[in-house]
Amino acid sequence: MRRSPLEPVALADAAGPSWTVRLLAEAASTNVLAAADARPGLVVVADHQTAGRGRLDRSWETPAGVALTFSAVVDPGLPDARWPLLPLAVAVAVAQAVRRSAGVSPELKWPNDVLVDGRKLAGILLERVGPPARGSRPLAVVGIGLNVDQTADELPVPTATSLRIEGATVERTALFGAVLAALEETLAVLRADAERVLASYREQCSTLGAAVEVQLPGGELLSGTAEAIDGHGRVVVAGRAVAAGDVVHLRRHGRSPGED
Ligand code: BT5
Repeated sequence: MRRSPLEPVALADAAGPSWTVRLLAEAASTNVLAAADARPGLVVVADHQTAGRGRLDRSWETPAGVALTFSAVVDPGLPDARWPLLPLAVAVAVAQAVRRSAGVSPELKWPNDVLVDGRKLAGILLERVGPPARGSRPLAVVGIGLNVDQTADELPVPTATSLRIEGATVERTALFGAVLAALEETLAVLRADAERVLASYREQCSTLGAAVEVQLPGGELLSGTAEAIDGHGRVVVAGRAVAAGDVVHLRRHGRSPGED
């Protein structure tokens, strides 16, 4: 596949009128840049992200020109109690875009990893900013890293995969547009009928029913079957509901320690 750099006009066209796209050939972390200038509709894209952030102090590594790494600022328009559903909704949106554009059907690992056959295709990092001014609402920075055209030796860990490795040839620009469209669509559904997004999430969630081990802050380990994803977006393991923010790692039993 041709490896051409992202191009600003094409990206803006693919994104459509609801988004203001800022493309950088190279940036440390698009989440940091988007949070620093947070306004609804801004999308910061890096063709080469050099210090991508994961959850906690983990990192997200992608070579130049082969992945999608971007951060979209959205006003979720949700009451605080529904904010924990946002990461799940973003995962549903990314999976939908991947299905539509690449014909690949991912599975979702709670809370918001997008996997193919157990290997990670995309990571999502959500951050809350603001409210920027008195009386205004808090905004969400939705950071998405999606492995598109990497070969096996361009992936940072053996638990990763890319669309190319999964046999799909996809233009990054078209995929970018599809992710933003799916994001808008899923957020609209979340506002109107959160239960529908949860139902779609549960259908695709490979964590449900699996034997898992959850590492909580402070080192406590919780083992058992992931019995449910509850109405607050928490995973229920051995009768205990755990929120995404309280989990250091969730692993399937028997998986390698490298898997987050
Ligand atoms: C995540 O963290 O999965 C969230 C990643 C979010 C990245 C996007 S890119 C655009 C935006 N700007 C940023 O700075 N970040 C966001 P976490 O669940 O903590 O997973 C991180 C772990 O995934 C690492 O410790 C590695 O094991 C693995 N990993 C790193 N790079 C990867 C890649 N390209 N593909 C698959 N796995 C990767």
